[in-house]
Amino acid sequence: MKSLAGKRAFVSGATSGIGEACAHRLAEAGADLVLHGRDPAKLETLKSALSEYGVVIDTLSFDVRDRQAAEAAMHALLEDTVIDILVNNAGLALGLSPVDAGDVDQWEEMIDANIKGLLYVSRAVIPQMRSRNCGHILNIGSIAGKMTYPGGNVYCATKSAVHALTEAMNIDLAGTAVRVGNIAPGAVETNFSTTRFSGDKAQADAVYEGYEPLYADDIADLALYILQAPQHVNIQDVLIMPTAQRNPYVLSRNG
Ligand code: 8X3
Repeated sequence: MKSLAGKRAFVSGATSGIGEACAHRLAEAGADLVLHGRDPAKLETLKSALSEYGVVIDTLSFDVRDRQAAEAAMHALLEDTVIDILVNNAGLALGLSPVDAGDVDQWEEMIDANIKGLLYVSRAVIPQMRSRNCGHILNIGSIAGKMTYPGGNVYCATKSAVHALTEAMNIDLAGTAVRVGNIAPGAVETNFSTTRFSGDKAQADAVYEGYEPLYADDIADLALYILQAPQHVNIQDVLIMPTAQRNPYVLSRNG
């Protein structure tokens, strides 16, 4: 029997990168899925791609930054759907300017998606997990939440918040069977940098040049390891870096 058969996982930001890789690994492990994203067409494409696994797949399209939309969609979903696993993956980085030259619109977008969006979705799901005394939440943090690097300012702050919220959820759910984990990756080659540099592919590609970064599948493999751990094991925080990158400042290119 597949290890996550009979479980249902909600993956936010499932249409690309780490979210998409997690969706594949979860389906492969037998979990039914609720795939979240902003773009209904991309969600349908992903749903079709996952059909080979034979699991039940629902899609839910809303912008996590939109509180009303998030609350309405999650409320409707949870009326007749049980969520066993929540992967809080939706989020983004925008810009790399010093704080005195930062773009306030970009700050708001990151804060709204990375912190507030995660909270809106979690606020909806956690009461059901608590009342069933069952559930596993995985928050996708970042090395940026552990070490602040030049130009990272607001993005780093949002990922620090994800780490703090992971600790807070664990504390607040003490005494229940609900587990909460944080995965903090270093450089992962996805559309992350293309988004950060507003579509500038050359600038994005340069981030991953001269060394082997992590891939989205590496993070999904770790996510599955955490989610498949026995019930008495709560893996609360994992830093995962490319071998070539020991921290944001120590990166060995061409070596
Ligand atoms: C992704 C890692 O170092 O680009 O969050 O911020 S980093």
